[in-house]
Amino acid sequence: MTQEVFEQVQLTQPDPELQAIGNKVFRGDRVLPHEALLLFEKGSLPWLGALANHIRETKHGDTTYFNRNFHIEPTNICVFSCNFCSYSRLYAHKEEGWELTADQMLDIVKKYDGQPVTEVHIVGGVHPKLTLHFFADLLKKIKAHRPDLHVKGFTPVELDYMFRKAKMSRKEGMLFLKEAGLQSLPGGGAEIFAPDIRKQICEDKVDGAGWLEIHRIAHELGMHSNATMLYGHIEEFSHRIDHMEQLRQLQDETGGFNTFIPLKFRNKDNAMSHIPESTIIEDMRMYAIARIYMDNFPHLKAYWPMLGRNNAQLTLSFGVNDIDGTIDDSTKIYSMAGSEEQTPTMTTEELVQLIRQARRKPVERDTLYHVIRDYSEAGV
Ligand code: V47
Ligand code: SF4
Repeated sequence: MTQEVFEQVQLTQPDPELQAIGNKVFRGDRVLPHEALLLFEKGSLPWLGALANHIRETKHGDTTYFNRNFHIEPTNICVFSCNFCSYSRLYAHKEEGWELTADQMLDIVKKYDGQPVTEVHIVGGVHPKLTLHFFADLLKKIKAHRPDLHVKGFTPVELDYMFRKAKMSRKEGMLFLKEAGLQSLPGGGAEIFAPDIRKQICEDKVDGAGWLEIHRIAHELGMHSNATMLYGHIEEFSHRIDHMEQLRQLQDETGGFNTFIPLKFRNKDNAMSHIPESTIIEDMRMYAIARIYMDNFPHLKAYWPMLGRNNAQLTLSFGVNDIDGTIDDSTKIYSMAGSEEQTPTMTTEELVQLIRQARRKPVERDTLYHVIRDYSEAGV
């Protein structure tokens, strides 16, 4: 955005405090927590969108990334009972859930033999009988079968439980899994770090400090990771800001995060179903403020199986430069929570089309954002 266009944009937001924040963002200065609160409370959608889009285009131009990945969800049996979760079943009701053997999971990997997928994303419930050694063997089997497949797996919720059961420190456990073939951590399990909110929505799993520590250890071991935030339930704007601030501080120290992924709370069939879902306007404001606040995160991702493909397209005008890329139908965490996408499958052609329709440049990436193929040329 040129200075001239920026001045026009600023005229749409006459509040002097917001204008001052707009000036900072345009200069590339960092927005502080109390300023982020003003953005949430008073920033208009088009103004926030223009600022977020300016940052997005400064960092990435029109490039919009997607990747070819598939998911393995080893089990939905879980020792925890997060109130927002529509997907898990307690061990006592294990006949209602599923639990895959290592061979069944390897068969899922083999289904993609000869197909140009670059990543497998492994995440599931915290099963009391699936141990660190079980998952290390699984990783070894996957890497032995397909060494070029990048394994992104396990949230600190799963990891913390496995490490404690194996009586290993977090560092020993991470090193053990890394040596078995684990390459990156996905962003899940973060929810909202603030203890008073965490206590009400997911009391018994790893706390915010533990989540951050496990990612810090992964970064120190040279691994990269993502970070999520579950928003739009009982939290207040101040909790979202606190969450983003803690992530931004860790990123200042390690630089190990690739992507920030705001996750909209979906309310079907869970213990928080009485809470209304956020509106699309609120969602777009969330993405825009995330792009403005998380200045040291290279990428902002919208996870389309959760938002639905039309809304995901819209996020590309509010700071998002990555729309993930699940290509098969194995992701149940959102379809069970009421997402528009009951069978989240999109072919590469459909993903490319979706990005082009939003007048952006589709680029296939690998997990670490190396370009695999640029689809921006007409006819490609
Ligand atoms: O941590 C669970 C969320 C997360 C609901 O790193 C819900 O590339 C909304 O983290 N409404 C797991 N959200 C999924 C996740 C993820 C997804 C895609 C890509 C990546 C990545 C990570 O799903 C959980 C929780 O925050 N979740 N239930 C719900 N009812
Ligand atoms: Fe278990 Fe994860 Fe569901 Fe919580 S969100 S109950 S940890 S599967």
